Amino acid sequence: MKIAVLGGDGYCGWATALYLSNQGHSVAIVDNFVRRQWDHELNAQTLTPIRPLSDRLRVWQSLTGKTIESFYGDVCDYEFLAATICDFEPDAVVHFAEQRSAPYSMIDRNHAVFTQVNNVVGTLNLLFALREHRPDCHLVKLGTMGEYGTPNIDIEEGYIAIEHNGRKDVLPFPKQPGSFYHLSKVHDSHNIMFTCKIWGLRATDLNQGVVYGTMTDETAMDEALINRFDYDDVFGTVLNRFCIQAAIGQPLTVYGKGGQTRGFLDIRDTVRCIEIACDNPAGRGECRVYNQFTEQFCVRDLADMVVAAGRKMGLSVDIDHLQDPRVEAEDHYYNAKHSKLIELGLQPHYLSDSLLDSLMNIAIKYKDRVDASLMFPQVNWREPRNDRRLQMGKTARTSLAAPRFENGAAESLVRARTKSVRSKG
Ligand code: NAD
Ligand code: USQ
Repeated sequence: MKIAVLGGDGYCGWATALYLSNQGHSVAIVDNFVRRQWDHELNAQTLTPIRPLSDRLRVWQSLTGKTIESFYGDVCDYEFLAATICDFEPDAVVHFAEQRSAPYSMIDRNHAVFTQVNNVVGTLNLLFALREHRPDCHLVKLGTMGEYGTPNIDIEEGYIAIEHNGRKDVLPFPKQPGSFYHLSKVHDSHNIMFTCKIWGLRATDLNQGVVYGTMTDETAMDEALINRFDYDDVFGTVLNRFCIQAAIGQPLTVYGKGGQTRGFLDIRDTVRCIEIACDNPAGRGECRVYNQFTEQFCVRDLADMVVAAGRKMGLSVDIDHLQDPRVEAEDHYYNAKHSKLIELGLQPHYLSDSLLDSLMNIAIKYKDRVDASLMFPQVNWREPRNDRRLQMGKTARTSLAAPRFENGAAESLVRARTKSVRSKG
């Protein structure tokens, strides 16, 4: 199958592109490297030293003999996106290419506007490009469990049967997103559902939970293929952050009471879920919704598990309860259905001590790259403007004025939001 992976230079996208290529699919990556630019903006870097995409693809080809094509450009640029779809002629498009951090979207007005324009316009462009040039192509879109919020009833997979005033219907499950980022995903979902109805597009909206881990069989083949591992307060997700905090001897940053419960999955399951969705396409006019996670945990329990795993490794790990910078329920009912991907063949990798060990060991290996000042949350949902630079130390401010570029990221910064370039990996 020919599969285009939009956002294929990012955390989920890179692991997915390699996995699909290894399974024998013909893969193309589409990306504008804006994620690498945000690292510079935030004065943060991934724990793991990631190589420029061209290097990654060259090494992949030399190790496996498989070629991944790459298209450099912005999905918000319709001409670029349409030309890419016409050129590559995908059977499936996997769409990861969005701004995915809730705290980033809550920094201030500019970041909220950027997030919603980037995400909603990019997805809308893709829907139009598919309608005009590839109407039979299957769209596999990454949504988020956070679209549903934390209702006091069970969460269904996309739709709920309702009886109201004696009449029945099956309707989209109510949405209660908790950030401007999560709101952008809700808007995407509506646009996707609408275009399946009016144009007969085929789509699978994958409401993914929080992803943890960094290694897949493919990214572990060579250091040059290593995946991102974000730990800063803006892009780092909770379990990845806790493992790094434990490894460097910092207390785990539990926000509020820690009763916040979310769905979680191993990145090895992310890549398999995408393959399952591609292998079982939605019908014409169908908009399917799958909840893509394997286990649910509350933040407090995750912290306890990391403390216990750290103790076995000889690490002494403390927990800090910080005031919650977000506006969210800190103790609540949560029961989200997630059986559809399992029914289609997903065999989950459940969270285990050995996985926590391996995450902490990766953190120990790269601990010289960790900037501990990035652990403290600096984006407060209650404030319309959060100036992270004012809250950072002097050193951080100096280096913001003169950003350090490495691994070709300067190149991508300069080229971001310019016209497209196509290359073979
Ligand atoms: P990421 O930021 O690591 O990767 C996103 C990639 O998309 C980056 O390489 C970025 O450069 C690219 N991109 C963004 N905007 C673009 C644009 N306008 N044009 C071209 N490329 C663009 O994010 P991720 O963690 O890999 O997440 C991927 C998707 O999965 C997102 O849609 C996110 O909402 C969803 N998701 C992620 C998680 C998680 O825990 N990481 C959980 C649930 C859902
Ligand atoms: N949290 C802490 N301490 C931390 C970091 C986070 O207690 O140091 C808490 C948060 O307050 C929140 C929970 O952990 O209650 C999850 O936060 P997170 O930063 O791990 O994840 P989130 O902001 O929800 O976003 C991530 C991805 C996003 C994806 C989402 C899936 O960045 O792209 O959409 O997970 S979900 O959570 O299901 O919406």
